[in-house]
Amino acid sequence: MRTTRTQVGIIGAGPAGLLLSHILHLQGIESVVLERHSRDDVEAIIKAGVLEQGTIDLMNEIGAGERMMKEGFRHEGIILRFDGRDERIDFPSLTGGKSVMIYAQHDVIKDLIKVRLDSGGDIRFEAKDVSVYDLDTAQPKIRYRDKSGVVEEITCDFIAGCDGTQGICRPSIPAGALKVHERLYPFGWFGILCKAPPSSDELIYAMHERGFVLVSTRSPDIQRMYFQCSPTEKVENWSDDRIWAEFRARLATQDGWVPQEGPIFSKTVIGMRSLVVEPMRYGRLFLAGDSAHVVPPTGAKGLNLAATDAQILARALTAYFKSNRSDLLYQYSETALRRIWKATRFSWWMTSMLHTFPGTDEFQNRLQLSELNYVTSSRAGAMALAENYVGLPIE
Ligand code: FAS
Ligand code: PHB
Repeated sequence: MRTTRTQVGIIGAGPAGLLLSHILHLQGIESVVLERHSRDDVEAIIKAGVLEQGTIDLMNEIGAGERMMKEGFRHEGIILRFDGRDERIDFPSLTGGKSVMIYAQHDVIKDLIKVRLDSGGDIRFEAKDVSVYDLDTAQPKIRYRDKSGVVEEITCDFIAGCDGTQGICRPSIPAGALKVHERLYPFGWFGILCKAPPSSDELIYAMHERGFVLVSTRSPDIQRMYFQCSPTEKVENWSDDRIWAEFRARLATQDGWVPQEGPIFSKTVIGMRSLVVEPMRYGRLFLAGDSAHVVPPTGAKGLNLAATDAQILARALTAYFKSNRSDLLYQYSETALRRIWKATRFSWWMTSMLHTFPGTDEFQNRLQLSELNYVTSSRAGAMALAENYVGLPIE
């Protein structure tokens, strides 16, 4: 067995792990990133699409934002569609000039991997059988098998568990040490990618009695759209024609609006849940991103929360290595969780306002419509939605 050491061992080359590794590098702190998938696979997984103002600023600050600024689409508002009509939420006038960027997560990943490797970063793809131990000692360790089958052990000062919802870090923490808060939703999203021009200049979040729809985009000729479905829905039950008929039914407006249709080349069903794990630390293992929390994508928070966890953890680790301070490390979980719970509430609120709950009654439906009427007719209501959507400030 080969043995090496590093200051910070990072498990997972998603947004959390890659951002953490590069921010630490810029502070002169060494890390090793272990990723189970190949580089091609990691760069191909279709996930999120909306970057908050803070994530845009971070990508530019760390030198990874050039392509995003060229190819991303700045959006200054969203459309809420209900009762067959559109109401717009304007971001700059409600948030002191902030907006969001539509830029696919797999493009963020490509840009982060490139900037990391160009600066000599150590990312080990296709790392198998990753395990962590000695977490409650001063020398926590990672063990894994590299793609040629050689077993390696890395002794670290700290380990960052950035391995998402299916990772090994959170399960490596003794059960009694964590409290898990979870809420499952009685629906999922049926997501498509299609070859068509954009149906709208801005994202459309539509509430309809048949179920929620989100009209998003990826580029001038590739569109990303979702409709609410059963959490156990099967992709094979849905032909292109049936999908477009459903989108037309749920997106219908009084003025006869119809979506731009085209061949669908990707269909997936995404589950919906809220989950928060407390605390986000055990000994010298720190959790960041989806390994510690999951939000329904309605609020477009998942990727952005991973980015802010990485920033807060990098700040704490930098204080330890460069100023010999441990206070920010002790405060990491509490600091991150204050922001995570605000984003969890916002994602739950957007989901509850816009989706049709099975077995709901007319009273519930009228409550949701009144919520939509309130946020689109009151400046205070619209401001509350806008400031959460563009991203709350980091403490
Ligand atoms: P990630 O899951 O992105 O990354 C974790 C990494 O760790 C992965 O590369 C994984 O391969 C690796 N890993 C896991 N176990 C490992 C092991 N044992 N050894 C080594 N590596 C390991 N969010 C939104 O805001 N909007 C959306 O529309 C949206 N859509 C989504 C669709 C899907 C299908 C999924 C799964 C998620 C979606 N999300 C969305 C949420 C998503 O964007 C996450 O919030 C974001 O990827 C979180 O980033 P990370 O915490 O880095 O975790
Ligand atoms: C996306 O483009 O994938 C997207 C956009 C906004 C959301 C969720 C997903 O709230």
